[in-house]
Amino acid sequence: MADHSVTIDHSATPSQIEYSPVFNVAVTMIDRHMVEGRGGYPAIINADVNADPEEGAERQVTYQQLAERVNRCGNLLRSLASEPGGRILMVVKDCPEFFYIFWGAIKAGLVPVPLNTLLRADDYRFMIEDSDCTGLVYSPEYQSEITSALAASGHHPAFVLCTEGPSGMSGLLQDYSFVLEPAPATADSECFWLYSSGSTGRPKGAVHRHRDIAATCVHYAVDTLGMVQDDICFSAAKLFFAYGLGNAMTFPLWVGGTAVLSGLRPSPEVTFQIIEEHKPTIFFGVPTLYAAQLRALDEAERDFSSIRCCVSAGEALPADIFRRWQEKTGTLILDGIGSTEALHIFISNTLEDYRPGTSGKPVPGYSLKILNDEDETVPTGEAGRLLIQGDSNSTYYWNNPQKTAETMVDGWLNTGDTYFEDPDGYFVYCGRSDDMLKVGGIWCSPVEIESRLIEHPKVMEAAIVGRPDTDELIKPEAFVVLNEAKDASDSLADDLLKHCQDGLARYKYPRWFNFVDELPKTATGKIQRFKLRPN
Ligand code: 3UK
Repeated sequence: MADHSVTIDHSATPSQIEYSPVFNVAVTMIDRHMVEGRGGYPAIINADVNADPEEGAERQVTYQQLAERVNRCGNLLRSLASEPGGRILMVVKDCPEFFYIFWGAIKAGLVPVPLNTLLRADDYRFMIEDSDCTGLVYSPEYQSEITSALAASGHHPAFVLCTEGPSGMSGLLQDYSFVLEPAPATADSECFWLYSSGSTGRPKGAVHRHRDIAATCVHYAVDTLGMVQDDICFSAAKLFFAYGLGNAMTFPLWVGGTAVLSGLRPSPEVTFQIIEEHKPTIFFGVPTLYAAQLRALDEAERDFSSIRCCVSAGEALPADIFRRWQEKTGTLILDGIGSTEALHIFISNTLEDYRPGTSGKPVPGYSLKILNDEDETVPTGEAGRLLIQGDSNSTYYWNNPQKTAETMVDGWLNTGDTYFEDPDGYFVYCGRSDDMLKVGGIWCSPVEIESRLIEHPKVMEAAIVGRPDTDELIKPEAFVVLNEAKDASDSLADDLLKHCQDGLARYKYPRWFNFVDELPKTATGKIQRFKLRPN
């Protein structure tokens, strides 16, 4: 096998990373652990399997088993794919198979594209067509949305594979060799994509390179969180988010640690049980979940003794949640901002240096600038547009030169966020520069909810804005103009709520409805959502 190695100099700030001329990141993340004698060590714990398993149900996957299955899966995917370098869409829940597919594809020279499993058929149809994928792999839970998406799609992938069943992946793997020569990539080759949403227009495929994964592991997981082999990571954010992908897959694999996975919806009860049973050392959540967990902790005490730190991202963590959590659990929540385009967190608090209510300071390896409307750097304390530069940033969106040109300029990534730097160097989030909302840490486009509302026969127009709930976390609020004003009633509001829940991803429905006579608009007819926002 060619040398696929990476050398890191942690004595430099930021750490310096050097790649061998041939470099497939799957070798570093998977095969390296055999060479380093970690074959019998647990890589994955599947929390959805009972302690007393039925026959076949497997709770723990060692590094040796992982390496063999990644190879088998890579061989399987390579035999099914019609083209080298083709995209493999993944609609897969958090489970060990996610690892086999993702790393098997990368090692075989294919490009995995994990998709949000909470989406609907029409979103999947778009991604199947946009990515021009060679294959699609899905968990049985998502079969009906996938079947509808494929039926409506103008592009027909060379193969569609369920993760389970005799003719699915689990049945086929044993027919394929557990040996696989890594595809000869370089650190700069295309490795995987993640779709990112915008307020208007369809999602954009952010293309990531092999090196991007290593950069987030070195700069954030090791140099910021201090992760080591003993760490056991549990992420409430699923693997298909860039956040979860790092937290529960690339970070533990980088340090030879352990990931605890669950495909269940991360309710407070589910997360508490997993923490008590599997004793993770690091817990990764989002602010909405921390708020819900705090409410549940009023009812009963839970055991957090295994946890050395908690992490929050996806949306800003209110200082009040930080304080209440510290009081209740004795652990710190380190807030950090990341993005799909940057792959992971680029401004963060640390155990040694944190300030509640801020995103913290730049992660080593990332440069930041805050610009005003004239593209000049603002003085400290003044808010402006945040741009970042770093080793892990995506350099282009697939098939979308216009969005690429708007977002990625001269090696700088425009985050779309407004920030200021306080006098002590902590960065404070002030909101988005577009109308996009983060609900429970997940993107929510006002335009998409508005379009759904307008499909209702009684609705003429609608506008969606973000409104803070009692935990200071943003949720969608609807302003609706009806065809007939007299129809306004609580039961119509219930009807509209159901209409949204049926047609949109689960988290995207309005939590409040207001019936109004008209919406504020510009002279050109564009809805002025900012005029509807509270305060
Ligand atoms: C917002 C935050 C304030 C912000 C992500 C960690 O969220 C992630 O990626 P997305 O592409 O969204 C990016 C946008 O979300 N945001 C994220 N974290 C914070 N705002 N405080 C925060 N702590 O608008 C940003 O531009 O879904 C988070 C790691 C990887 C990620 N992809």
